[in-house]
Amino acid sequence: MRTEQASPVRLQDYRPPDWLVETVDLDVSLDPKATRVRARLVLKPNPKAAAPAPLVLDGDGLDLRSLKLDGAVLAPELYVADPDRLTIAQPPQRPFRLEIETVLDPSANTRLMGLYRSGATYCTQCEAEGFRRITYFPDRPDVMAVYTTRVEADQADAPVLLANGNMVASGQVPGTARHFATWHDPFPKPCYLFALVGGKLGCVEDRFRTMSGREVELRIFVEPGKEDRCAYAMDALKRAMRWDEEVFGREYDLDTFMIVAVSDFNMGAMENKGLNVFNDKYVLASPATATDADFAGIEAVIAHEYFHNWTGNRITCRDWFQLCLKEGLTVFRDQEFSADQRSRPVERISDVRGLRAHQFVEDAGPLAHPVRPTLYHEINNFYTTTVYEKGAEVVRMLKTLLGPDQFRQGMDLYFARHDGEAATVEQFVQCFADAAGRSLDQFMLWYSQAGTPEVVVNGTYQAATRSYRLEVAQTVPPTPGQPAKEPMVIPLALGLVGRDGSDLALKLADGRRIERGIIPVTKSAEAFDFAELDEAPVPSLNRGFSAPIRLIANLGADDLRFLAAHDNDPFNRWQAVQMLATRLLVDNVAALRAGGTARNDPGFLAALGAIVADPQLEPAFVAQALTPPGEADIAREIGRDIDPDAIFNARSELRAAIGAHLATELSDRYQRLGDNAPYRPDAAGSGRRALRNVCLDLLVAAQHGGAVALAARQYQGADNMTDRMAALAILSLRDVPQRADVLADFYARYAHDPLIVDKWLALQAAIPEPATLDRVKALTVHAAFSFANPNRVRALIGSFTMANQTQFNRADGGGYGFLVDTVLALDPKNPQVAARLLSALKSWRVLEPSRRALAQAALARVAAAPALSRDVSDIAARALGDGKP
Ligand code: 0A1
Ligand code: ZN
Repeated sequence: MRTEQASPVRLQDYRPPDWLVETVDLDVSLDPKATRVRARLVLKPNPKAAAPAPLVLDGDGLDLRSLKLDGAVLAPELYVADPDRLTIAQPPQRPFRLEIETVLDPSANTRLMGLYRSGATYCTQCEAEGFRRITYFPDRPDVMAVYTTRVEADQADAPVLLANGNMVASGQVPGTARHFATWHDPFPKPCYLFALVGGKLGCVEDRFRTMSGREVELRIFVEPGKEDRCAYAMDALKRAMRWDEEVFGREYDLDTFMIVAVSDFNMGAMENKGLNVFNDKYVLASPATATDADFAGIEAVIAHEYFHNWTGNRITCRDWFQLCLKEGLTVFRDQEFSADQRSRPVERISDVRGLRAHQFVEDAGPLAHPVRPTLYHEINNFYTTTVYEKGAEVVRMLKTLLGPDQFRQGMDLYFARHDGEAATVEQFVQCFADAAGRSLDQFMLWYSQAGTPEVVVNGTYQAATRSYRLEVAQTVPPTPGQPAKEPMVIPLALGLVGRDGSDLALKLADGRRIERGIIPVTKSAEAFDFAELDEAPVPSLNRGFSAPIRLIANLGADDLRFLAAHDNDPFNRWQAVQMLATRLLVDNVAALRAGGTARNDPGFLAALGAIVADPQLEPAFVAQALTPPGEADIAREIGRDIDPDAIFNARSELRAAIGAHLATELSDRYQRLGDNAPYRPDAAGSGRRALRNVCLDLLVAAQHGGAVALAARQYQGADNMTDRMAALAILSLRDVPQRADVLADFYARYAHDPLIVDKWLALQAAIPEPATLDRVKALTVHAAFSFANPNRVRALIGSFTMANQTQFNRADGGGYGFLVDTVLALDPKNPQVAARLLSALKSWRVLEPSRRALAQAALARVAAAPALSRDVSDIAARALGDGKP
């Protein structure tokens, strides 16, 4: 229980801290059940504080053993200590030393926040508010201190002892079987970036020479025996370090950079200064154990955490409302990195697919919140796709509006002006306003207004005046706490495509210049008149997805087919195919629900056929074009009264129709893409495999003769996990005779490897058949499953609720009931993971009435349960909420 903060916490209540911490000296003596922590803090009154203040330190379940002030034991009447707070009512109003001794039980820490054990390894997780579970401290990011950490442990149990910074001393503890290591981090940091690790760990080492010629030691620590799965992570790290120097001018600052992979972790990874702690899923990979998607994920997360060293660590957040300041910016940076390492258009398509499938859904439901929220009950619930991915889109729009040069100047100014500080979103945006010499006041609405803007565009050509008028109207839908919205700045990247497929010159009739093909939309309704056009163009709008909006344009099927074939912007070529498919799917869902049959669209199939036949197009792009919009995309387009079965069926039928119509081309492509070259997880290789496996999937969807046998052969013969896994998915998500055998075979092959067993769990949970609920329930008691491990929980339960819409949304409510039982059972042990699972119910309001009632009742059952964590009760209350934040 954390009672130190009044809930909710509001941005408007921000006050600078009363007390600052200059230095923190920690002495942590590791023990499985009784770890002793001695913290020596040098505190001083904040000159910015209004008046002499008591000292109030945060705690969370702490057991205080002793307290000294300037070396003398503090008399009990001079302080109040409970597990969640330490108050000294009248501290000296000058710098002083506070020595705090606490004792912790890391083995009993099932929340995986603070100091805990992952297997036999000791590790910490302090973001957002975990440091207070280690010692009493002003646990807020604007209190930055210099840390020295001595870690001591039994030499045999924990031969490796790590903490932030550079190691300054190590040795034996005389007369004992224990040893110690002392680490010093010269860079002031907030306590959420503190980390220590102790355990028996294998290590892979490398070096990196920075742009100024300094040598940095790189070390990745993993469970002994897994060292041979670190090569890709190490390579990605070195590429990320070089890229940050080249693209942002940012150099690494310590002598060592360490990554530790642990198997029990609530999130993906954590950017602790100089000592990143990772979910091992984002470190360990070899061709035989990891898929192309796993490799890409590792590259992105390694880069993300590394990039935080500047965007997050050197410049941190003033308070947790500013979370997007580090997260949105760092996601933008990791997306740019991946785009430079791989195919830019394909990366953009896959990022936008993800944004629409998750962030647009969040933005349209009861958990919608601004990129920078103004109120929270539990900050753990704000590590959301809105803060991360929409936050990244907002930074991308800044770059689009300003252009690459001014954007880089703004970033340079941000680093120069705020290095070593805890900053705000306003300070960040001001750097760009100053660099560009323009106001970004209206742009700030992207941080404060929730909801996905809807932009309606109408284009009309007038031959007589050789002019083309584009009318643009925007609205932002109401979201919790925000009934009415102001118009936003929308950088709309635009091309006017001529009959021969080339872009026509963009000239505004009023003489305004259009820079880099971007029209800055700023009003709720406005028109742009383009002059000197000898033919009616087809508009290509929001190219590259220049703004995270829902675009509604008066484009006919002919226009879309034309863009699918000719648009110079690859993103919009893909988008045109998606729009054709979406229109068809929406019609077919309605038809199926009315008892009719799905229709075919020969024009759409012809457009796809042309893409498949085009040898110029990269395979990864073709694979994306052949993959129809997801169920979430179709549901969003329909908007209300959602029947997940009808959506699933319409989508399956469309895939069968594509497979049947293009069977010859797909078979041909499948055969020709099978090469004997050694596996490489790079963009070219993974693109070829992606297309080959999409071809196979569509052929099986169409029940093409021999396709199932082909998939079974691929499963058996694959020399890499990508191809084996793709075949396994094709065979097990359908009711084919081989299903039981391949699933059993897969488990037998990989039972010893938990990360691979996760794939097996996730696949079974995704089978779109009524028996799946019972299968998932049975798997919760399988030897390979554990509720204590977040990866297992996400693989099985998360896959069922997120990747299996028909079965999670079973008409009898069994899926919801199972989720609620699971959430309530997990909540006392790991509230963060429980709350995340529960958020799968966030779109309940758009369901058809009978499922809607069942989902609402399920949420109400959670809300009414006794002794809920703040994490779960916050999600339940907001999901059920009446429009309040
Ligand atoms: N800052 C990390 C995300 C993160 C947040 C909270 C955590 O607590 C369990 C862990 C990690 C990132 O953006 O990668
Ligand atoms: Zn991050």
